[in-house]
Amino acid sequence: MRTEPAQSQSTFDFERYLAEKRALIEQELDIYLLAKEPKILWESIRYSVLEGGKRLRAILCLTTALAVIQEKLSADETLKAVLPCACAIEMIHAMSLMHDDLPSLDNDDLRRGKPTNHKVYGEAIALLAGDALLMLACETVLTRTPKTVDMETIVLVTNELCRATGADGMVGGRVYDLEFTGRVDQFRMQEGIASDTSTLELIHRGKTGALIKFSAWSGAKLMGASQNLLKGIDKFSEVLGLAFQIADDLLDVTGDANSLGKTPGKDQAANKVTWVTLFGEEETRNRLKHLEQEGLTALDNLDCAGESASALRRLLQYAIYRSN
Ligand code: GRG
Repeated sequence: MRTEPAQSQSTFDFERYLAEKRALIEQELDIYLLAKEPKILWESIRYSVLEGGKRLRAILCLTTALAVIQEKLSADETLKAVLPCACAIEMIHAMSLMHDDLPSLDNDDLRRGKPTNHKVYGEAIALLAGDALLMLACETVLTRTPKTVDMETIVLVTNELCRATGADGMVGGRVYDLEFTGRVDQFRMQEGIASDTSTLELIHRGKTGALIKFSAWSGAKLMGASQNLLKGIDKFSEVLGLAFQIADDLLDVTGDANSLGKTPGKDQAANKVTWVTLFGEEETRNRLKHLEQEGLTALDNLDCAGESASALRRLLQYAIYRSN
């Protein structure tokens, strides 16, 4: 049971909430990514991390931290305690986009409305800048998280960040994605809807869901959330992760390059296995509506504080109905 009711949608200014949290995250990233030598490496890193992006994962991390009801820390101290982790998540996310855009993977020219990293700095630097970000993310959680959080929790959170990013998470999911690319027809002919769904979920849970789930879990964990709250947050964020990727697949067919900031129509062209390529647009929208309800129900069962409950609701809907 919630101790305070979720703020009504009309009194909660979600746009302002997003803008404030984004500003906080970007200020902090700017400090962590202070340019050094070699110049080209840091230029490439700063180009991909600092310029653009919704910051949804980092905001999710801050929001679940604020959702933990505790007397020890103020809201400002809570944000300070989780900002390093939120920024580390953005570093991992940015590096995954940089690597995903490389010619050996998606071979994209456009990202966040600008030329992709390798188009500006070359493939070798884009690859190496991504590698550097991967390590910098771990270093950031380990060395920048303040002493208000105990070291055992910091190490546990760093370990989970590695798991969510690696073979059991994002990298593994991307490999499944590669393996099934080009097999849309084979799917339709050989397997029923249920098995298509489970394969899609395998891809989505790894490629996109693992980092989103980590984002929600880590904020609450760093703030000492109870096992019960963490379990509830996991349930919610699993739905959010799936919905986020399905919405992304839908935008690939309904969006345009201007609003998306990236090239649309790539999934169809590559014959990728997505909800849209397997089931069509209408069924995809139905699935998103169903996931929205599932996510909202998961939130109703969470024991969390006022504004954060409203923010989590709105983050779910934003992930589903966004235009980029
Ligand atoms: C992690 C070592 C390592 C390598 C990367 C390439 C790869 C392995 C994984 C691909 C992960 C990927 C690109 C998944 C798609 C996730 C997705 C829908 C990204 C778009 O996220 P948004 O919309 O982007 O949040 P913005 O630009 O708003 O930040």
